[in-house]
Amino acid sequence: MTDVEHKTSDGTSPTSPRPADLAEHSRTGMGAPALQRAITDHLRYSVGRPAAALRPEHYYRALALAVRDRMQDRRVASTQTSLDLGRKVTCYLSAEFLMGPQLGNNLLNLGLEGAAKSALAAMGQSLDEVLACEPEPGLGNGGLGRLAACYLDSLATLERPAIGYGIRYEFGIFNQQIQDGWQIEKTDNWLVNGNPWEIAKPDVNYLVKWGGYAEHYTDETGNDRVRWVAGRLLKGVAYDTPIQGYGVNTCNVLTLWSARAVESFALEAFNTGDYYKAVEDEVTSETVTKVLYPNDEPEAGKRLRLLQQYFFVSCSLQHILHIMDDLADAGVGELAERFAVQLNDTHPSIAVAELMRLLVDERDLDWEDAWEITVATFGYTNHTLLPEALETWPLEMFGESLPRHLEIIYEINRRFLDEVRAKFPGDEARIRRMSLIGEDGGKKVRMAHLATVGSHAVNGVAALHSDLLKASVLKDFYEMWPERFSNKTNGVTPRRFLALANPGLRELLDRTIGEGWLTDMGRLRGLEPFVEDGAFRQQWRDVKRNNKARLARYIKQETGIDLNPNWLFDVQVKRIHEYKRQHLNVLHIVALYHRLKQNPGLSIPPRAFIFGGKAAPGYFMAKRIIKLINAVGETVNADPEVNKSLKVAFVPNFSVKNAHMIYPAANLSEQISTAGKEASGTGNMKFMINGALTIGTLDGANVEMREEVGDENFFVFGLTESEVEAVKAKGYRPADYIDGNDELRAVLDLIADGTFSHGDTEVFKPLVDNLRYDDPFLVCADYTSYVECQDRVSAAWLDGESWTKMSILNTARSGKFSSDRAIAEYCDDIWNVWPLTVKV
Ligand code: 26Q
Repeated sequence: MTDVEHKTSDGTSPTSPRPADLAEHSRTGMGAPALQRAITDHLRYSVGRPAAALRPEHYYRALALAVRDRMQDRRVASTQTSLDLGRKVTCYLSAEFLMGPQLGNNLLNLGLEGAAKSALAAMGQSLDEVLACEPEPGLGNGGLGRLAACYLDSLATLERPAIGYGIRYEFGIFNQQIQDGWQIEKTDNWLVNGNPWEIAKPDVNYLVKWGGYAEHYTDETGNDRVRWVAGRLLKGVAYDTPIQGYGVNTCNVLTLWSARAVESFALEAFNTGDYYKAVEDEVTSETVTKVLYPNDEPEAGKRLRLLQQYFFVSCSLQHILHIMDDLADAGVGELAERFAVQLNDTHPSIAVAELMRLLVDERDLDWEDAWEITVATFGYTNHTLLPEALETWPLEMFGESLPRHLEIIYEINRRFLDEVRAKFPGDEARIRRMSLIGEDGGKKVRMAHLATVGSHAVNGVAALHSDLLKASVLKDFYEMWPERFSNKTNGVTPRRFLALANPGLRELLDRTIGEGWLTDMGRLRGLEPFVEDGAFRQQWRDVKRNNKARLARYIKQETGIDLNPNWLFDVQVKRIHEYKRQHLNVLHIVALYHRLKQNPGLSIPPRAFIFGGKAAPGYFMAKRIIKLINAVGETVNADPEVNKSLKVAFVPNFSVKNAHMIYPAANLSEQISTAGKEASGTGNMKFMINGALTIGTLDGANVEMREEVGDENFFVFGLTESEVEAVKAKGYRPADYIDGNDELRAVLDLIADGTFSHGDTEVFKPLVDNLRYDDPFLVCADYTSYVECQDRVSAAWLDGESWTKMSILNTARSGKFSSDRAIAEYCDDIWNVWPLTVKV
């Protein structure tokens, strides 16, 4: 066909008159008929399978592409509107974005759920079955990555212009299988069947240098200049994923960078000479974005991890400066008026030195001007107080990899320490504590210090955490610049973690208080009067019962374990870590087992203990905790004296996808970290909004959840943060607690003597010995308080009506924990980014 008018798949041209049911264009129409035509088109032209060979995964791909088409105009208009109006944009820099499946979320946010259901039904397909086909991009470890994803959803929904910048890992977090009770890691090949959501932008690419040396020279005008002669060169290519807001036209973007080799002609142009060869064989270019690093890897200071961080930061900042260059009404001097750049933990904190390099070396700005712009541009969010989790890089390695950045960091440090001296004369101990270069145990670059010095705003992620930050790891910095510090308590998106995950509750809420809660979680307070309504309580219980039955079916299918949906579902899902104390939960289960074995007639309100979570592959203790959970489960589940009232299940491969089924099915949420260790937690909020009661320590955001819901609706136990410190200061000895509690001693003996390991006394010895002789996270100190609190939980469960009231109140009072509230605070207090209505 040449020179003929373009025809759409229905045989009409976009401009020709259409019959009523064909009124909508198949790329953009929001009705079911247009969507059905779009699916048919994509099956034929994009998926390219004969009609007889179509399976649900092909419908998934076709529907995903049709939905992506419907976001395109909104995507383009969103960027155009913010550029045209000169509005400030948030750039969220994060090494992780744990997005979860996209189709359901995009249908919800676009208002297309009904149309998709009808269109697929007309083609003999079920939407649920099609949704289940989507592989999940596991581009994050846990809370921090998922928080970044919730924040993108809220930014778009609040109509704030924003770009997420990160890494397009070819392999995300490993898939977890359980074999013989042990965790086995399998590579996550999430891209094998392609990714319909992303659009590759090969023309949006930047060169990234690495290694080599910094060359100092004098330019034509007699100024001292520095050029970085790289040892090797990489290219970063952008892949864009649309981020559609709920019920608005705003469609922001997540730009993920993928590493490529540089074509040889570009190399010549760069004149890298011999230095390229020197490191060439070490890693090939594509390796850089190959795989996500698990957290808690003992092998710290990995050079490739630093390269990943630098790579995505450099591409992102070059992209931002490129956008600035294209603005008619602003130059690079106005960077901080047009972009707010947030550092999600220290992982992207090399951005401080990189922006200085780009401004001073490549844009020829004065140091002072560049520094003012840099500090005004960046904000830094801290996510941990654990000293071992604070990022540092060995100086030597850092200098070999980023020689110019090391010089820049020295200069930042020199000027910064002069400021400290001026404010605190003669306090050399303070200078050593605050330096960007740590001296103990070999010289190190301290990334949290770099991020703090280079940002105008520093925040923690829950009230307690922000207070502890100011009192501990960043105390000296707080004394230097108190005005920089604030708290931004985390939040989670009600679109994914209530509407999508819990359709039954969504419907009940819509019927009871209207749909406003989806964008204003404060409206959930409207549920409070219904607490006294017996018929409403019955509906509430029915919803929970259905969710539990759905999870029980899934667990049966994945593990073979049968759970009774009438039992109390007691759930702990999160990364496996000693500070999160999954083993404390296990000690309680073993205590109940022990009581039942001692006294077979004992009546215990029946409970299903459900666990899920991944251990870092190199984390010895965490992997043994998984084995212990499964071993106790195997023994408990098989023992007729015990399994009448106790069951234990470990859900393999905890992910965003199965989280949708898990949170809504919980009656009790376990948030039992050692006080002072969990920065915030966000799983705790996901349980709360879905009506679970919490058993928890006064740690992270638990403190604020309890404040909101009232202490009569929250099971609190354990030492407070200051009590933990006091116990440690006195010299903590777990034996004091073990000797004082016969049940705890018996429980540890049962685990040690092989009761749960077919007589094997070796397998759990490291765990039990650690608790008996070291116990760094005070499991033994909190044991008695925890078990007593669990006994109160069991008593409370027996009164079903009262439990239901508490459950309703948990949802009703969870409004504070919406990511919309959190993002509004970031926008108002730190970013100065305002709503912008997009028209299409
Ligand atoms: C660092 C260096 C090398 C390799 C990996 C890492 C790495 C990667 C991911 C270190 C940490 C993480 C993730 C941390 C995380 O998820 N932190 C959690 O952040 C949540 C959101 O603020 C909080 O709610 C949790 O309390 C906090 O533990």
